[in-house]
Amino acid sequence: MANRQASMIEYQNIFTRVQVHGPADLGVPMKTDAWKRGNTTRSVHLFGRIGDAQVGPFYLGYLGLVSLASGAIAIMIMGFNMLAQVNWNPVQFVRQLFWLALEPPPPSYGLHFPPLNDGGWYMIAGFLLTLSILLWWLRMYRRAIALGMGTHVAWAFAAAIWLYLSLGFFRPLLMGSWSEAVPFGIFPHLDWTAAFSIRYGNLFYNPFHMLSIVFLYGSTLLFAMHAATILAVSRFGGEREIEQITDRGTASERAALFWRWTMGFNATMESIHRWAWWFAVLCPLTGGIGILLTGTVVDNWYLWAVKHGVAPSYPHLGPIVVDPALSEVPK
Ligand code: 07D
Ligand code: 07D
Repeated sequence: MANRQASMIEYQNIFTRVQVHGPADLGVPMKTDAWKRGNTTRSVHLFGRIGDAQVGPFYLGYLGLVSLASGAIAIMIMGFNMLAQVNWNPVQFVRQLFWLALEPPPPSYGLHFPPLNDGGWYMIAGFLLTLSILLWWLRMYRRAIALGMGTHVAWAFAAAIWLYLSLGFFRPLLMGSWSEAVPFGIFPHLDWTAAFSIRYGNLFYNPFHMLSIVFLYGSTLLFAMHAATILAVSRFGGEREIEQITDRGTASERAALFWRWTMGFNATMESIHRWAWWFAVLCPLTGGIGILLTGTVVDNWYLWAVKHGVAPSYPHLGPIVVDPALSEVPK
Protein backbone atom coordinates (compact mmCIF):
# COMPACT_ATOMS: atom_id res chain seq x y z
CA MET A 1 0.00 0.00 0.00
CA ALA A 2 2.77 2.39 0.96
CA ASN A 3 4.45 1.54 -2.29
CA ARG A 4 1.31 2.16 -4.24
CA GLN A 5 0.83 5.54 -2.62
CA ALA A 6 4.42 6.42 -3.30
CA SER A 7 3.99 5.47 -6.94
CA MET A 8 0.86 7.60 -7.20
CA ILE A 9 2.72 10.75 -6.24
CA GLU A 10 5.77 9.81 -8.25
CA TYR A 11 6.94 12.57 -10.56
CA GLN A 12 6.13 11.87 -14.22
CA ASN A 13 8.62 11.78 -17.04
CA ILE A 14 8.81 9.62 -20.14
CA PHE A 15 10.62 6.85 -18.26
CA THR A 16 7.86 6.31 -15.69
CA ARG A 17 4.82 4.17 -16.44
CA VAL A 18 2.36 5.53 -13.88
CA GLN A 19 -0.57 7.59 -15.13
CA VAL A 20 -2.22 9.56 -12.36
CA HIS A 21 -5.81 10.63 -13.04
CA GLY A 22 -7.23 13.48 -10.99
CA PRO A 23 -10.31 15.58 -11.72
CA ALA A 24 -10.38 17.05 -15.25
CA ASP A 25 -8.31 20.19 -15.67
CA LEU A 26 -10.56 22.81 -17.29
CA GLY A 27 -7.95 25.54 -17.24
CA VAL A 28 -8.08 29.03 -15.86
CA PRO A 29 -11.41 30.83 -15.26
CA MET A 30 -12.35 33.09 -18.12
CA LYS A 31 -15.12 35.45 -19.19
CA THR A 32 -17.34 33.47 -21.52
CA ASP A 33 -17.92 35.09 -24.89
CA ALA A 34 -20.59 34.44 -27.51
CA TRP A 35 -19.71 30.74 -27.81
CA LYS A 36 -20.28 28.71 -24.67
CA ARG A 37 -16.98 27.26 -23.57
CA GLY A 38 -16.75 23.48 -23.91
CA ASN A 39 -16.11 21.49 -20.75
CA THR A 40 -16.17 17.89 -21.96
CA THR A 41 -13.01 15.92 -21.38
CA ARG A 42 -11.96 12.31 -21.52
CA SER A 43 -8.86 10.41 -20.70
CA VAL A 44 -6.97 8.33 -23.28
CA HIS A 45 -4.25 6.08 -21.91
CA LEU A 46 -2.24 5.97 -25.15
CA PHE A 47 -2.14 9.77 -25.32
CA GLY A 48 -0.86 9.72 -21.75
CA ARG A 49 2.17 7.82 -22.99
CA ILE A 50 3.18 10.54 -25.44
CA GLY A 51 1.72 13.59 -23.72
CA ASP A 52 -1.22 14.50 -21.56
CA ALA A 53 -3.84 11.78 -21.15
CA GLN A 54 -6.63 14.37 -20.90
CA VAL A 55 -8.32 15.14 -24.22
CA GLY A 56 -10.34 18.36 -24.29
CA PRO A 57 -11.97 20.65 -23.51
CA PHE A 58 -11.99 21.67 -27.16
CA TYR A 59 -12.91 25.22 -28.08
CA LEU A 60 -14.67 25.34 -31.43
CA GLY A 61 -16.11 28.86 -31.70
CA TYR A 62 -17.36 30.61 -34.84
CA LEU A 63 -13.89 31.05 -36.29
CA GLY A 64 -13.04 27.39 -35.75
CA LEU A 65 -16.33 26.26 -37.19
CA VAL A 66 -16.10 28.38 -40.36
CA SER A 67 -12.41 27.52 -40.76
CA LEU A 68 -13.02 23.77 -40.54
CA ALA A 69 -16.04 24.03 -42.83
CA SER A 70 -14.23 26.00 -45.54
CA GLY A 71 -11.17 23.75 -45.23
CA ALA A 72 -13.38 20.68 -45.58
CA ILE A 73 -15.15 22.11 -48.64
CA ALA A 74 -11.75 22.97 -50.20
CA ILE A 75 -10.48 19.41 -49.65
CA MET A 76 -13.76 18.00 -51.04
CA ILE A 77 -13.50 20.14 -54.17
CA MET A 78 -9.96 18.80 -54.65
CA GLY A 79 -11.10 15.23 -53.98
CA PHE A 80 -14.12 15.35 -56.31
CA ASN A 81 -12.06 16.86 -59.12
CA MET A 82 -9.53 14.06 -58.70
CA LEU A 83 -12.34 11.50 -58.59
CA ALA A 84 -13.75 12.92 -61.83
CA GLN A 85 -10.31 12.51 -63.43
CA VAL A 86 -10.44 8.75 -62.78
CA ASN A 87 -13.98 8.45 -64.13
CA TRP A 88 -15.51 8.39 -60.65
CA ASN A 89 -13.85 5.03 -60.00
CA PRO A 90 -13.16 4.84 -56.23
CA VAL A 91 -10.57 2.05 -56.59
CA GLN A 92 -8.54 4.05 -59.10
CA PHE A 93 -8.98 7.14 -56.94
CA VAL A 94 -7.29 5.39 -54.02
CA ARG A 95 -4.62 3.75 -56.21
CA GLN A 96 -3.71 6.95 -58.01
CA LEU A 97 -4.34 9.40 -55.16
CA PHE A 98 -0.73 10.46 -54.74
CA TRP A 99 -0.40 11.24 -58.47
CA LEU A 100 -3.70 13.05 -58.98
CA ALA A 101 -3.91 16.84 -59.07
CA LEU A 102 -6.21 19.80 -59.21
CA GLU A 103 -4.19 22.11 -61.47
CA PRO A 104 -4.27 25.93 -61.58
CA PRO A 105 -5.65 27.59 -64.73
CA PRO A 106 -3.49 27.71 -67.89
CA PRO A 107 -1.47 30.93 -68.53
CA SER A 108 -3.89 32.20 -71.19
CA TYR A 109 -6.35 33.39 -68.51
CA GLY A 110 -3.79 35.59 -66.77
CA LEU A 111 -5.44 36.97 -63.65
CA HIS A 112 -8.97 36.48 -65.01
CA PHE A 113 -11.35 33.96 -63.55
CA PRO A 114 -11.32 30.80 -65.70
CA PRO A 115 -14.21 28.40 -66.47
CA LEU A 116 -14.78 25.87 -63.68
CA ASN A 117 -13.22 22.96 -65.55
CA ASP A 118 -10.23 24.96 -66.73
CA GLY A 119 -8.90 26.06 -63.35
CA GLY A 120 -12.08 27.58 -61.89
CA TRP A 121 -12.42 24.79 -59.34
CA TYR A 122 -8.78 25.33 -58.46
CA MET A 123 -9.44 29.02 -57.76
CA ILE A 124 -12.46 28.25 -55.57
CA ALA A 125 -10.60 25.52 -53.66
CA GLY A 126 -7.59 27.83 -53.25
CA PHE A 127 -9.79 30.64 -51.96
CA LEU A 128 -11.52 28.38 -49.44
CA LEU A 129 -8.25 26.81 -48.29
CA THR A 130 -6.76 30.27 -47.79
CA LEU A 131 -9.87 31.44 -45.95
CA SER A 132 -9.66 28.38 -43.75
CA ILE A 133 -5.97 28.96 -42.95
CA LEU A 134 -6.49 32.67 -42.21
CA LEU A 135 -9.48 32.01 -39.96
CA TRP A 136 -7.51 29.33 -38.13
CA TRP A 137 -4.77 31.93 -37.63
CA LEU A 138 -7.29 34.40 -36.19
CA ARG A 139 -8.67 31.71 -33.91
CA MET A 140 -5.20 30.91 -32.53
CA TYR A 141 -4.53 34.60 -32.02
CA ARG A 142 -7.82 35.18 -30.21
CA ARG A 143 -7.55 32.07 -28.04
CA ALA A 144 -4.07 33.19 -26.94
CA ILE A 145 -5.38 36.66 -26.03
CA ALA A 146 -8.33 35.12 -24.18
CA LEU A 147 -5.88 33.14 -22.04
CA GLY A 148 -3.69 36.18 -21.37
CA MET A 149 -0.82 34.53 -23.26
CA GLY A 150 1.62 36.07 -25.70
CA THR A 151 0.74 35.61 -29.37
CA HIS A 152 4.00 33.88 -30.32
CA VAL A 153 2.32 30.77 -31.72
CA ALA A 154 0.09 32.81 -34.01
CA TRP A 155 3.06 34.84 -35.31
CA ALA A 156 5.09 31.71 -35.97
CA PHE A 157 2.12 30.30 -37.90
CA ALA A 158 1.92 33.63 -39.76
CA ALA A 159 5.48 33.05 -41.00
CA ALA A 160 4.39 29.75 -42.60
CA ILE A 161 1.32 31.47 -44.05
CA TRP A 162 3.65 34.10 -45.55
CA LEU A 163 5.45 31.39 -47.55
CA TYR A 164 2.14 29.77 -48.53
CA LEU A 165 0.76 33.12 -49.74
CA SER A 166 4.01 34.01 -51.51
CA LEU A 167 3.83 30.74 -53.46
CA GLY A 168 0.13 30.76 -54.28
CA PHE A 169 -0.99 34.39 -54.14
CA PHE A 170 1.62 37.19 -54.05
CA ARG A 171 3.96 35.74 -56.68
CA PRO A 172 1.19 34.82 -59.16
CA LEU A 173 -0.13 38.38 -58.72
CA LEU A 174 3.33 39.84 -59.41
CA MET A 175 3.75 37.54 -62.43
CA GLY A 176 0.30 38.48 -63.70
CA SER A 177 -1.04 34.94 -63.91
CA TRP A 178 -2.75 32.44 -61.60
CA SER A 179 -1.09 29.69 -63.63
CA GLU A 180 2.04 30.38 -61.57
CA ALA A 181 0.38 28.95 -58.44
CA VAL A 182 1.19 25.51 -57.00
CA PRO A 183 -1.08 22.58 -58.00
CA PHE A 184 -3.00 20.72 -55.28
CA GLY A 185 -1.71 17.17 -55.19
CA ILE A 186 0.86 15.11 -53.34
CA PHE A 187 3.41 14.31 -56.08
CA PRO A 188 2.25 17.01 -58.52
CA HIS A 189 3.31 19.68 -56.01
CA LEU A 190 6.74 18.05 -55.87
CA ASP A 191 6.92 18.09 -59.69
CA TRP A 192 5.99 21.77 -59.57
CA THR A 193 8.78 22.40 -57.03
CA ALA A 194 11.38 20.63 -59.17
CA ALA A 195 10.16 22.32 -62.38
CA PHE A 196 10.23 25.71 -60.67
CA SER A 197 13.85 25.21 -59.70
CA ILE A 198 14.86 24.17 -63.24
CA ARG A 199 12.83 26.92 -64.92
CA TYR A 200 14.65 29.57 -62.89
CA GLY A 201 18.14 28.17 -63.35
CA ASN A 202 18.54 26.06 -60.17
CA LEU A 203 17.10 27.38 -56.92
CA PHE A 204 20.25 26.33 -55.03
CA TYR A 205 21.86 29.55 -56.27
CA ASN A 206 19.05 31.66 -54.78
CA PRO A 207 20.62 33.13 -51.61
CA PHE A 208 17.23 33.21 -49.88
CA HIS A 209 16.79 29.49 -50.59
CA MET A 210 20.22 29.08 -48.98
CA LEU A 211 19.13 31.11 -45.94
CA SER A 212 15.89 29.17 -45.69
CA ILE A 213 17.89 25.92 -45.66
CA VAL A 214 20.20 27.36 -42.99
CA PHE A 215 17.21 27.96 -40.73
CA LEU A 216 15.61 24.62 -41.63
CA TYR A 217 18.75 22.67 -40.74
CA GLY A 218 19.46 25.04 -37.86
CA SER A 219 15.99 24.39 -36.46
CA THR A 220 16.49 20.65 -36.40
CA LEU A 221 19.91 21.08 -34.81
CA LEU A 222 18.59 23.42 -32.12
CA PHE A 223 15.57 21.19 -31.56
CA ALA A 224 17.80 18.14 -31.12
CA MET A 225 20.21 19.98 -28.79
CA HIS A 226 17.46 21.50 -26.67
CA ALA A 227 15.34 18.37 -26.45
CA ALA A 228 18.34 16.20 -25.66
CA THR A 229 19.58 18.61 -22.99
CA ILE A 230 16.23 18.80 -21.23
CA LEU A 231 15.68 15.03 -21.38
CA ALA A 232 19.17 14.55 -20.01
CA VAL A 233 18.39 16.66 -16.92
CA SER A 234 14.74 15.59 -16.52
CA ARG A 235 15.94 13.28 -13.72
CA PHE A 236 16.66 16.53 -11.83
CA GLY A 237 13.33 18.12 -12.78
CA GLY A 238 14.80 19.98 -15.75
CA GLU A 239 11.69 19.74 -17.91
CA ARG A 240 9.84 22.10 -15.53
CA GLU A 241 11.37 24.81 -17.65
CA ILE A 242 9.53 27.80 -16.28
CA GLU A 243 10.41 27.02 -12.66
CA GLN A 244 13.98 26.60 -13.82
CA ILE A 245 14.07 30.20 -15.03
CA THR A 246 13.29 31.64 -11.60
CA ASP A 247 14.92 28.91 -9.51
CA ARG A 248 17.50 27.26 -11.68
CA GLY A 249 18.30 24.49 -9.27
CA THR A 250 20.59 21.69 -10.09
CA ALA A 251 19.12 20.65 -13.47
CA SER A 252 19.61 23.94 -15.26
CA GLU A 253 23.01 24.48 -13.71
CA ARG A 254 24.20 21.13 -14.99
CA ALA A 255 22.75 21.68 -18.46
CA ALA A 256 24.39 25.11 -18.70
CA LEU A 257 27.74 23.81 -17.49
CA PHE A 258 27.51 20.87 -19.90
CA TRP A 259 27.35 23.27 -22.86
CA ARG A 260 30.02 25.59 -21.43
CA TRP A 261 32.25 22.55 -20.98
CA THR A 262 31.61 21.28 -24.49
CA MET A 263 31.39 24.49 -26.50
CA GLY A 264 32.23 27.34 -24.12
CA PHE A 265 28.80 29.03 -24.30
CA ASN A 266 25.32 28.22 -23.16
CA ALA A 267 21.89 29.56 -23.98
CA THR A 268 19.60 30.23 -21.03
CA MET A 269 16.33 28.51 -20.20
CA GLU A 270 14.58 31.51 -21.73
CA SER A 271 16.89 32.38 -24.63
CA ILE A 272 16.94 28.86 -26.08
CA HIS A 273 13.26 29.27 -26.87
CA ARG A 274 13.93 32.59 -28.58
CA TRP A 275 16.66 30.92 -30.63
CA ALA A 276 14.25 28.15 -31.57
CA TRP A 277 11.39 30.53 -32.38
CA TRP A 278 13.51 32.75 -34.61
CA PHE A 279 15.16 29.87 -36.46
CA ALA A 280 11.80 28.27 -37.15
CA VAL A 281 10.17 31.55 -38.21
CA LEU A 282 13.07 32.70 -40.36
CA CYS A 283 12.93 29.50 -42.45
CA PRO A 284 9.65 30.34 -44.25
CA LEU A 285 10.22 34.13 -43.93
CA THR A 286 13.45 34.05 -45.92
CA GLY A 287 11.98 31.35 -48.19
CA GLY A 288 9.04 33.56 -49.12
CA ILE A 289 11.40 36.41 -50.04
CA GLY A 290 13.33 34.00 -52.28
CA ILE A 291 10.14 32.91 -54.01
CA LEU A 292 8.92 36.47 -54.59
CA LEU A 293 12.25 37.41 -56.20
CA THR A 294 12.14 34.45 -58.59
CA GLY A 295 10.84 35.26 -62.05
CA THR A 296 10.13 38.83 -60.98
CA VAL A 297 13.59 40.26 -60.23
CA VAL A 298 15.79 37.30 -61.16
CA ASP A 299 15.08 35.01 -64.09
CA ASN A 300 17.98 32.59 -63.77
CA TRP A 301 19.67 32.02 -60.43
CA TYR A 302 22.66 30.22 -61.94
CA LEU A 303 23.43 33.12 -64.29
CA TRP A 304 22.81 35.52 -61.39
CA ALA A 305 25.35 33.57 -59.32
CA VAL A 306 27.90 33.61 -62.15
CA LYS A 307 27.43 37.37 -62.53
CA HIS A 308 27.99 37.95 -58.83
CA GLY A 309 30.97 35.62 -58.52
CA VAL A 310 29.08 33.00 -56.52
CA ALA A 311 29.34 30.28 -59.16
CA PRO A 312 31.97 29.74 -61.89
CA SER A 313 30.70 29.76 -65.44
CA TYR A 314 30.97 26.54 -67.40
CA PRO A 315 33.88 26.44 -69.84
CA HIS A 316 32.74 26.85 -73.46
CA LEU A 317 33.37 23.43 -74.92
CA GLY A 318 31.08 23.63 -77.94
CA PRO A 319 28.97 26.22 -79.70
CA ILE A 320 27.55 28.87 -77.34
CA VAL A 321 24.14 27.80 -76.07
CA VAL A 322 21.66 30.58 -75.41
CA ASP A 323 19.52 30.20 -72.30
CA PRO A 324 16.11 29.28 -73.79
CA ALA A 325 14.40 31.30 -71.06
CA LEU A 326 16.15 34.42 -72.34
CA SER A 327 15.54 33.86 -76.06
CA GLU A 328 12.55 35.12 -78.02
CA VAL A 329 9.89 32.56 -78.84
CA PRO A 330 9.42 32.60 -82.68
CA LYS A 331 5.93 33.78 -83.61
C1 07D B 1 4.59 16.83 -39.91
C2 07D B 1 2.58 18.44 -39.53
C3 07D B 1 1.41 17.61 -40.15
C4 07D B 1 1.09 17.99 -41.57
C5 07D B 1 1.04 17.14 -42.60
C6 07D B 1 0.71 17.61 -44.01
C7 07D B 1 -2.04 17.97 -46.43
C8 07D B 1 -2.14 17.90 -47.93
C9 07D B 1 -3.38 17.05 -49.93
C10 07D B 1 -5.82 17.51 -50.20
C11 07D B 1 5.65 18.86 -41.82
C12 07D B 1 -0.79 17.49 -44.32
C13 07D B 1 -0.99 17.48 -45.82
C14 07D B 1 -3.19 18.58 -45.70
C15 07D B 1 -3.30 17.04 -48.40
C16 07D B 1 -4.44 17.31 -50.70
C17 07D B 1 -4.26 17.43 -52.17
C18 07D B 1 4.41 19.06 -41.02
C19 07D B 1 3.91 18.15 -40.19
C20 07D B 1 1.32 15.67 -42.42
N1 07D B 1 3.25 21.18 -48.91
N2 07D B 1 6.68 19.26 -49.91
C21 07D B 1 4.90 17.28 -48.19
C22 07D B 1 2.20 20.70 -48.13
C23 07D B 1 5.10 23.03 -50.57
C24 07D B 1 7.80 19.67 -50.63
C25 07D B 1 4.09 16.39 -47.34
C26 07D B 1 1.26 21.75 -47.86
C27 07D B 1 5.77 23.91 -51.54
C28 07D B 1 8.76 18.59 -50.66
C29 07D B 1 2.71 16.95 -47.47
C30 07D B 1 1.80 22.91 -48.47
C31 07D B 1 7.12 23.29 -51.67
C32 07D B 1 8.15 17.56 -49.90
C33 07D B 1 2.99 18.36 -47.88
C34 07D B 1 3.05 22.53 -49.13
C35 07D B 1 6.94 21.95 -51.10
C36 07D B 1 6.91 18.00 -49.47
C37 07D B 1 4.57 16.23 -45.93
C38 07D B 1 1.24 24.30 -48.48
C39 07D B 1 8.28 24.05 -51.13
C40 07D B 1 8.31 16.22 -49.44
C41 07D B 1 4.60 17.60 -45.21
C42 07D B 1 -0.12 24.55 -48.01
C43 07D B 1 8.13 24.42 -49.70
C44 07D B 1 7.09 15.85 -48.56
C45 07D B 1 5.07 13.73 -50.93
C46 07D B 1 5.06 17.57 -43.78
C47 07D B 1 6.42 14.62 -49.17
C48 07D B 1 6.20 17.06 -48.67
C49 07D B 1 2.05 19.37 -47.73
C50 07D B 1 3.85 23.36 -49.94
C51 07D B 1 7.92 20.95 -51.21
C52 07D B 1 1.79 16.30 -48.44
C53 07D B 1 0.01 21.53 -47.07
C54 07D B 1 5.01 24.21 -52.75
C55 07D B 1 10.07 18.64 -51.38
N3 07D B 1 4.25 18.48 -48.40
N4 07D B 1 5.75 21.87 -50.42
O1 07D B 1 5.22 16.58 -43.13
O2 07D B 1 6.51 13.53 -48.68
O3 07D B 1 5.28 18.80 -43.22
O4 07D B 1 5.72 14.81 -50.32
O5 07D B 1 1.88 25.24 -48.85
O6 07D B 1 9.24 15.43 -49.68
MG1 07D B 1 4.92 20.15 -49.53
C1 07D C 1 5.10 24.80 -47.09
C2 07D C 1 4.61 26.73 -45.43
C3 07D C 1 3.15 26.70 -45.85
C4 07D C 1 2.33 25.79 -45.04
C5 07D C 1 1.25 26.16 -44.33
C6 07D C 1 0.52 25.08 -43.58
C7 07D C 1 -2.49 22.96 -44.14
C8 07D C 1 -3.23 21.82 -43.54
C9 07D C 1 -3.50 19.89 -42.20
C10 07D C 1 -2.42 19.12 -40.10
C11 07D C 1 7.56 24.24 -45.50
C12 07D C 1 -0.80 24.81 -44.23
C13 07D C 1 -1.48 23.62 -43.58
C14 07D C 1 -3.06 23.33 -45.42
C15 07D C 1 -2.59 21.05 -42.45
C16 07D C 1 -3.43 19.01 -41.19
C17 07D C 1 -4.40 17.90 -41.17
C18 07D C 1 6.61 25.32 -45.18
C19 07D C 1 5.48 25.58 -45.88
C20 07D C 1 0.74 27.55 -44.24
N1 07D C 1 15.55 22.45 -50.81
N2 07D C 1 12.74 24.58 -52.71
C21 07D C 1 12.55 25.30 -49.68
C22 07D C 1 15.74 22.31 -49.47
C23 07D C 1 15.75 22.01 -53.85
C24 07D C 1 12.32 24.59 -54.04
C25 07D C 1 12.38 25.55 -48.24
C26 07D C 1 16.76 21.34 -49.21
C27 07D C 1 16.00 21.84 -55.29
C28 07D C 1 11.19 25.47 -54.19
C29 07D C 1 13.48 24.78 -47.61
C30 07D C 1 17.21 20.88 -50.45
C31 07D C 1 14.71 22.21 -55.87
C32 07D C 1 10.97 25.96 -52.90
C33 07D C 1 14.07 24.00 -48.70
C34 07D C 1 16.43 21.57 -51.46
C35 07D C 1 14.09 23.03 -54.82
C36 07D C 1 11.91 25.39 -52.04
C37 07D C 1 11.01 25.38 -47.67
C38 07D C 1 18.25 19.88 -50.76
C39 07D C 1 13.86 21.09 -56.33
C40 07D C 1 10.12 26.80 -52.11
C41 07D C 1 10.92 25.81 -46.23
C42 07D C 1 19.14 19.34 -49.72
C43 07D C 1 14.50 20.18 -57.31
C44 07D C 1 10.68 26.84 -50.67
C45 07D C 1 12.93 29.72 -51.31
C46 07D C 1 9.66 25.44 -45.52
C47 07D C 1 11.31 28.19 -50.45
C48 07D C 1 11.77 25.79 -50.70
C49 07D C 1 15.05 23.03 -48.50
C50 07D C 1 16.56 21.45 -52.83
C51 07D C 1 12.97 23.83 -55.05
C52 07D C 1 14.45 25.42 -46.70
C53 07D C 1 17.18 20.99 -47.83
C54 07D C 1 17.15 22.54 -55.80
C55 07D C 1 10.47 25.77 -55.44
N3 07D C 1 13.53 24.35 -49.92
N4 07D C 1 14.70 22.81 -53.61
O1 07D C 1 9.51 25.79 -44.38
O2 07D C 1 11.01 28.90 -49.56
O3 07D C 1 8.73 24.71 -46.18
O4 07D C 1 12.27 28.52 -51.40
O5 07D C 1 18.41 19.48 -51.89
O6 07D C 1 9.12 27.41 -52.48
MG1 07D C 1 14.25 23.65 -51.75
